[in-house]
Amino acid sequence: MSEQLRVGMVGYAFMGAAHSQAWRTVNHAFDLPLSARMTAVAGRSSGAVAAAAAKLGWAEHTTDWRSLIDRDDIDLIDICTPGDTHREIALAALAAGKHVLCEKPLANTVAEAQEMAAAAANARGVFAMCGFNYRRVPAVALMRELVTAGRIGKLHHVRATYLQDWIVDPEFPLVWRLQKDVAGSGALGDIGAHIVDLTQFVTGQSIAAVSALTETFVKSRPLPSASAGLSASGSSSYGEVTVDDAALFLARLDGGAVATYEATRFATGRKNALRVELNGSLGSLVFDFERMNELSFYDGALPPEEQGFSTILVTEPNHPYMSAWWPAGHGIGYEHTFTHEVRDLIEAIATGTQPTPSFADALQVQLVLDAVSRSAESSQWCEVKPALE
Ligand code: SOE
Repeated sequence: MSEQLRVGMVGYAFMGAAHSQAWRTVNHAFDLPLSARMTAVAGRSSGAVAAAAAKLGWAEHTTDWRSLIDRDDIDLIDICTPGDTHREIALAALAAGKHVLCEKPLANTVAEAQEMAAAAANARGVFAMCGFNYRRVPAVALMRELVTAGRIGKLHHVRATYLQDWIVDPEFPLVWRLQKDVAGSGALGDIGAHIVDLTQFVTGQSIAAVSALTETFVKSRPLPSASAGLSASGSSSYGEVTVDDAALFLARLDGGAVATYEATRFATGRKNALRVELNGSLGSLVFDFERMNELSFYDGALPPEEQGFSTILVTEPNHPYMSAWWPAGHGIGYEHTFTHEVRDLIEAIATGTQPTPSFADALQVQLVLDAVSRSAESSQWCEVKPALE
């Protein structure tokens, strides 16, 4: 039996369940130098955290997340809570000498993200990573490889959309994701952050300046009487929605490409439609999460009579991550992205290498979100501020 990586997780709802499935399966799928042990999970409600521990596979449970930090038999804290708690938990974990995996977006404000990135950079012997899971879709990893190999030439256009519809009903309750003091922002931080990270990851270029608008279509909603994941029931009292329902922006990338981004929870019929298209001087690439086992490639190097978009089925054993799974042609799903995430994290910890995206990388995404908010407020182009040294 290999040495263990003993994990304590905070939060157990949608992301907690996704991370739990990753910790549960990672050593069954991949040969790794460390074996993940699901030591304990923390959550606010004693009944619910006990039920979650039993269902998700955690050995112990507690209502006090600080007790996880105090334990000597926990090596890594996995933060799956809303954004308003990320900073406090991450700083406490790093100060106690624990590795940290933190859900995205890293924090609710640039100041918080800055503090977290500084703490991670100063931590000795432990690493911190932010959970932008879509980087770990094999087709996305392949997209990056093809861009890096120069297969689409000089990049001109990036076109990114992340569309959902789970709050289009005006009577859908005011869950935490619609409250600025808990979530930081709305569609912008929750799903816009994913396409910011993903496009910067695949292109190797950073967003330098943005021109944005945001909209809140439904300004008041029933207060929730109960909620779980993205489902909720409402009460008869109403409260103000304090975040954006949709965020759209133009961007200039530092390598010369131009880009458009759209993040919305009001795209009726679109459930989790993340799509990125890249157009370069020699070709184009398209990834669509609703067809996550495929990558569409227009290879301009082919003779004209053979040109056209072709579909690469990203299920070959030599595609990123795929040798761990099924024979060619047998696809994978959403949950595998989290398994790949913790696989890469375990590998990095075991080899003493900084895992990516680091907190510094996630701070840069936060700086982009901040520029989008400033631009939407001022109706001006805004530059992405540099991180403080
Ligand atoms: C809700 O919009 C959500 O669960 C996001 O928070 C996740 O990051 C995304 O993967 C799916 O949608």
